[in-house]
Amino acid sequence: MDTARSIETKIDQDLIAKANAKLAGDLEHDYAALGKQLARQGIDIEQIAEKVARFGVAIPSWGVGTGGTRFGRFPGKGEPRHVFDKLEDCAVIHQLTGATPAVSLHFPWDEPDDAAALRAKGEALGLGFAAVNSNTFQDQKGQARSYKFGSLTHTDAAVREQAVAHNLHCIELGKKLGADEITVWIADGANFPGQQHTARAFERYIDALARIRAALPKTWRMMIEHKMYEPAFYATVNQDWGSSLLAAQTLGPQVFCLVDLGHHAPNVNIEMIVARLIHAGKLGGFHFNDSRYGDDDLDAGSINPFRLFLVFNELVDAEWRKVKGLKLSHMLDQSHNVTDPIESLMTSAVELQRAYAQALLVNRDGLDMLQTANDALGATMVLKRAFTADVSPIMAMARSRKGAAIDPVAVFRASGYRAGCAARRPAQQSSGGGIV
Ligand code: LRH
Ligand code: MN
Repeated sequence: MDTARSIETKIDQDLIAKANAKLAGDLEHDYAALGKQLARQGIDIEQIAEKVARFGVAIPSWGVGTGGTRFGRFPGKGEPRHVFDKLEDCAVIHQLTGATPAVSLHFPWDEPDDAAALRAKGEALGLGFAAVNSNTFQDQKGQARSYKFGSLTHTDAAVREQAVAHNLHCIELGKKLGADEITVWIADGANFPGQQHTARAFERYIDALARIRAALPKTWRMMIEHKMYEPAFYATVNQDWGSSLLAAQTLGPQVFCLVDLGHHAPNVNIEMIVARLIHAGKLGGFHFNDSRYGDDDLDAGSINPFRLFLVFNELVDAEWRKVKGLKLSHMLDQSHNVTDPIESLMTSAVELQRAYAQALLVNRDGLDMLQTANDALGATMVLKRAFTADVSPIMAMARSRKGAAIDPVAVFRASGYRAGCAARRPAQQSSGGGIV
């Protein structure tokens, strides 16, 4: 942990050190054993551990409060009441995993009265600010015009104007917080054939995004996020990667496609989409989560870890092919309805590290030869060998070396942080600050 500039820590660092001391011996043993096993494959475990240690994923501010569905929300104890509470919870996740150095805020859910104070709080906690997210999929109190029938693509220019202005406001806030990206997801679409002019709505989408892009500082990126359905149930304006890519290509070098894993039909080959967007030079980042049916926003790697591995396999393959200019913003985007959000976000960050570490184990030269020789089984077994390697000692060693917890969930539970929050944060209509 970067203790040079004393970081405000929420968990007693001694508690972490004591817990790690009990596990250190076993970890050393397991790490050494895995190191020998990998060395037999010509792999240097230290190289993998360094790369894993450098891997970071941003936490969604809206993920630290309990999520819900339209059927209900069952808040847990010590819910964050406002963005400052959320930052403290995010700091706990980073202190215990060492893998989540930044927070992705959502406006107006996290609208600060004083952006400078919020930035200072983030810095005091050792957290940066990742992509800011605009919200033109809900109507706010006192809002002049409704987004019921869309926002950036609404048929009424005044509504589009209002939505563009909100995005410009998010950019201004982001600049004050030291962020350099904005993610634009809109719910715009239709529930019935004929309700919306499919082509014109897409043209309005691109026109409005061009207005937002024009306001981007030179160093900023705008990420547009496609989604197959919900809340629109017949057509969504940016419905799939093809629509998103078309828009990003039309809008130029500062606009990229963000892939939210949950925004695809079941069984869609998402790793193929990732490869295509890399090919187009338009892959900007991810909202990681997992799902079985729709946009379930479940914990990353909890339902289909092999799919997550295959996504990271495409990212590591691009690195191996020395693809130029690939800069990826990794973020989680999950809804925690039945687990402690902090525990889910910690384990999800570790599951991303696991998929990355496994993808780093793939023998790419060997795979290349087997693919060239059309040895289908040989080739797929190369991937399966990497996926079935237990790389847990690598992630645990990376955490231990950073002063984070070898077992984050165990330390979190032993710390009594949640109970402390319950005492400090009287159960009230908490911000929740998320989707209900
Ligand atoms: C839409 C989405 C989008 C966010 C929202 C919280 O489903 O994935 O990224 O704005 O969730
Ligand atoms: Mn998302």
